[in-house]
Amino acid sequence: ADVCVGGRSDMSLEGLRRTFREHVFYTQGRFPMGASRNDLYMALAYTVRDQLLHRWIRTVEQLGREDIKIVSYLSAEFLLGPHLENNLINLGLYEDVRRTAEEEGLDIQVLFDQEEEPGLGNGGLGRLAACYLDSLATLEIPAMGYGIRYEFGIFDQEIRDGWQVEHTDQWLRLGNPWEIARPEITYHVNFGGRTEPYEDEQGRYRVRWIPYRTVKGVAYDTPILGYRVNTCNLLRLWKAEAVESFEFEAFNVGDYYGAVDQKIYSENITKVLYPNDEPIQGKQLRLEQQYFFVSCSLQDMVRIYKLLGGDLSRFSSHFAIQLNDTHPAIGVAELMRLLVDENGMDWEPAWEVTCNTFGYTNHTLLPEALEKWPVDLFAGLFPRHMEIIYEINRRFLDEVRNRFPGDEDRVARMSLIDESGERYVRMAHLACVGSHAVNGVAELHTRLLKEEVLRDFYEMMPEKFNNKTNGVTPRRFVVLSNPGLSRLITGKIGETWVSRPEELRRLEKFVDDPAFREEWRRVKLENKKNLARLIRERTGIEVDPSSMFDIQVKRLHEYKRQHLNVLHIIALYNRIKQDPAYDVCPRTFIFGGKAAPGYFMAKRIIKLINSVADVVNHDSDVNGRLKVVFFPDFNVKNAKFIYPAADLSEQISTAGKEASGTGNMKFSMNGALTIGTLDGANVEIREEVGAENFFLFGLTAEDVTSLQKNGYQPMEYYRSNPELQAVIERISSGYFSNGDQELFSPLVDSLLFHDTFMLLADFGAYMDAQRQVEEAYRDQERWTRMSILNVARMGKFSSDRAIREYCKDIWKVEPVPVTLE
Ligand code: 26W
Repeated sequence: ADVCVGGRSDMSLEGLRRTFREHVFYTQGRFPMGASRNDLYMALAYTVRDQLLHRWIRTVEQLGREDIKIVSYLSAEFLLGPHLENNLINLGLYEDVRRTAEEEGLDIQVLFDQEEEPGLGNGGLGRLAACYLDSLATLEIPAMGYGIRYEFGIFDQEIRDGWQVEHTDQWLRLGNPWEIARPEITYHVNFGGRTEPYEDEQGRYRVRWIPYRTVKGVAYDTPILGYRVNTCNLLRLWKAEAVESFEFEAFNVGDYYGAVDQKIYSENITKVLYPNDEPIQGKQLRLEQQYFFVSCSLQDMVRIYKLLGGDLSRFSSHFAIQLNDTHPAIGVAELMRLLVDENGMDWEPAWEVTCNTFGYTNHTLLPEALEKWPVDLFAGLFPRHMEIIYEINRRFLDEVRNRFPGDEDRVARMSLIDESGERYVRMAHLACVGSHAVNGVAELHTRLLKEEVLRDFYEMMPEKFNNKTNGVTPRRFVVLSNPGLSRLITGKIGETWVSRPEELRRLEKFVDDPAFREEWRRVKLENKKNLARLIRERTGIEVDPSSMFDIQVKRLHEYKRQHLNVLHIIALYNRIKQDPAYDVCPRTFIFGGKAAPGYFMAKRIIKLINSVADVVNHDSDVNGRLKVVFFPDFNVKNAKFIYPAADLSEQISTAGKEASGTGNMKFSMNGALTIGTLDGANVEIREEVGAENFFLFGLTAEDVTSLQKNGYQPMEYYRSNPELQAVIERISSGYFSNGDQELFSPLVDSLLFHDTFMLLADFGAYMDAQRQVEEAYRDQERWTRMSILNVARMGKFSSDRAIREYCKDIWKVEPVPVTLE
């Protein structure tokens, strides 16, 4: 290690400058004069990466210690966002590097802009995994993330004529300086074929799997540095390649094209992220992706463990594996296969190891979103895993019958196989049975899991169930995104809040300081100006930074009810049309988010938002008092400009549908007030910030259930609310669609005749709450107090707190500080 010091690990300004110049020349192959923007970005990224390597190697050495326990976070998605700025902050080099760049005549923002974000996730679940990696490293927990190196991440969204158009995300096009390929770390992953019983040397009955085809997984490693610590953990993503078989030519003489087909077919597995945020039923390639990365990861852990000379019966004292939703749940069967078939363990001890190793996090309450795979598809791809699952099921159902004699309905409900029609493997049941801990992601969500979705499992094994309310990293979502606010806070209470956000409470005593409130508003206004500039660049729309910025950014989904927000906008518009002198509080409504490419309604909602925007933004009666913006291509990179600029955060999902939400936390930590339902983590946010600092409205989860049970009639709400009628009439008349009455009829009909997510039932209460928002905003001193109190009381929602709870209650792991000498 010492050989590096004074070399590229030199952290002095002079050292950094020299390293940077070296990279321009020796890595990018340019003279400074001829370097492109991308060359300069790459050189800076490599300069920063050099700072990580020393810490990374030291950390990985710790991972190789026999006496420590490693967290292994298995996730099909990691929505990391750009690395450069984050790493600079965590290293404590941000200011030095910014100044040095400036001295070299470089605008560091321009270099930041150059970085393509690794968009290897859809939304909440993938971003949560990224926040958890940040916190694991910051808390000095030895940990690895395992996932898929998608060649194309989440699609780029363009808005054309008001509609979403998708473009492939070519994030690797200009190279990725943050990853290190490990071509020597590879595993074979098998698919298809059949199984065959045989007797081993000791005469024991065993099974071998004779696969139909084999794919190779290659490791790509990305360093994940903690905040102001030396711990630099490893994110290992797998790329699929064809196996280069030694005897290939001999067996396939003349079949060159067959070999090429095979190569292309193999590489397909990690080509593209499925852009749905609901399970994809029956897509073979998706199931292949899941098994591919899980098998590589488990083989990797077993290899590492054996290298240490570990005895596999103690595997669970060296690895705690967390399943991020059911996407990696096949790992339960795969670990059994590795232990029993490949390593000769008996079933019972192998099962004990497996259950002690895995934990399972559930992320959804929508029953239609629970992952299940047709038995034929599953057994065709994984004949051995199918047998193992049947055996797990046989033993498990015996236990169920023991505990609940004569209750065959319960047995059918709990079976790992759904046999009510076409037969399916139920992945959530597999995950529950094969894990020692099962958790939801917010108090309400966990309660509903216990009472509804996983009720039978809770009744049988209550000790497994626990709650782990989500959190987000204050490094990316406050320090990096909102430097103005961070400076203001640090000036008042010092900088320790970044790792201990409970300390933000000390801001409370400044709410009565008018000068502080003035500063607070100045920071917000600056952030709004920055967003206004970006909106002008990206959409051509001019917005007024002194208006209220009312923002809803998240994936488009009917349960998230972006269209309820639209109904409110149209109601205000109607009031103005009825009386142009109507005293409306000037507001800018900002939306952002991607729709799954096949989600018809979600795409129509985008079109509706843009159509309403076109009318409202250009109506002279409105006179600029209302503006509507759809910000295209919402992602981690531009989120940094959005959360800090919000006055009002829209968290308006139907109660009982949003497992947690994490955007709600990002807004509030940046001083936005929330208008929201009693759903997901909103409940806990309101508890923390105080009911008087939160705009609550709408049905409770219980109300929703009982309304549904008693036959919900959206028409009744429609008939009894004239303002609602007028709003719907505006849409269905074709007013926003150049007279076309068909364009939005699927939306309108769905609301009037089904309204699965109860917008009409909540409309009145939402309008009332929005009225209160307006009143509060008109009193800027009051609003500022509320905003300060939100930030001061959001400490609980740091992902550090969440990870501490996982470590203590589920993983049983302790920090292992890393030293550089
Ligand atoms: C492509 C398959 C697929 C299926 C489901 C991808 C992603 C999913 C997730 C279940 C969707 C998701 O992101 N869920 C969200 O998880 C967040 C983190 O816990 C929660 O805050 C959100 O409420 C939940 O919707």
